Amino acid sequence: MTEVAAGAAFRCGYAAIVGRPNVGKSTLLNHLVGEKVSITSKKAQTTRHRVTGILTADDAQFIFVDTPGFQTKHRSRLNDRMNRSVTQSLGDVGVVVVVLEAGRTTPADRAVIALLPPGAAVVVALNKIDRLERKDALLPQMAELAPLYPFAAIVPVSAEKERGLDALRGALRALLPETAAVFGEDEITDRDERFLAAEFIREKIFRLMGEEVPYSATVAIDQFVQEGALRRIHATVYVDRDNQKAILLGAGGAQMKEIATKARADMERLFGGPVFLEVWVRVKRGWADDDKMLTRFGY
Ligand SMILES: Nc1nc2c(ncn2[C@@H]2O[C@H](COP(=O)(O)OP(=O)(O)OP(=O)(O)O)[C@@H](O)[C@H]2O)c(=O)[nH]1
Ligand SMILES: [Mg+2]
Repeated sequence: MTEVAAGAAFRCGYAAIVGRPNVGKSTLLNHLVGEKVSITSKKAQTTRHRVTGILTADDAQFIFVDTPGFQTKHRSRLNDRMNRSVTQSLGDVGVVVVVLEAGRTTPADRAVIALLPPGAAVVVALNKIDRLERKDALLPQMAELAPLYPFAAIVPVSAEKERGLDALRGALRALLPETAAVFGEDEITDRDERFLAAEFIREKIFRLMGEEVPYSATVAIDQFVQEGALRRIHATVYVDRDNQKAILLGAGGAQMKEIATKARADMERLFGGPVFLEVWVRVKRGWADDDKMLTRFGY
């Protein structure tokens, strides 16, 4: 982080991270904060909730708000709630980071830019520059973006390779109001361990399973008790249909075992202590289109 000039005023505020699915919003949040608080995968629509990641520096506190990818496919009530959380986040905050893929601006990106409220302080992050074959593709993209909104800055970055992140933080800091920190120095998220435990399980399902099961699955934590240093966690994965339950369990439960083992490793790293994790799989037909169930599952 940059050296603080003596007497530089402390700044603090929220910055919502928005964009179409799969552009790297959650990866960006994690690398800005330096901890994995939001789950990521190669598949679109991995993030389903607003998740806050907090970075406290000497001269500023950034409260980043990760959001679901704004989308029009996979129509369901769950999708409606995901999109609503994006528009709500845009209404709530003064500073916005719009994430796009470097080298191409798609109609879905333009749909996100069209959601921006007038008068917001917006910075564009052109992500995945490590994948760009021709660096000169950035300039025409910047020229194409400039007339779409009065952006405060357009910053090329690679979230994964941590390139351009200081420049991005610098551009954002300038837009935050001068005010005291909202969160304590050690806080990295506003989400509790229960939520994070469920998300880590969901991430492994997104990463390890094919194209169907991840979109039909949700995770609930039935029990979360701390016994000394040990966290004892009972979780249930709900899927839409019987055949999905069979796929998720795998032969002799081997697939589910791999998911649970990998999720447990993430939990132990973030929570800093041993975890006992038991995961069950149950069928809850139509949960993604049932308002009562969606609310019960925390959407
Ligand atoms: N090469 C490269 N890949 C990246 C970079 N940032 C993210 N990715 C990859 O892009 C994919 C999507 O990343 P996510 O962070 O899950 O994307 P997202 O925008 O949060 O996606 P949704 O939550 O589904 O909207 C993952 O496979 C990431 O590893 C980057 O800077 N370079
Ligand atoms: Mg995400």
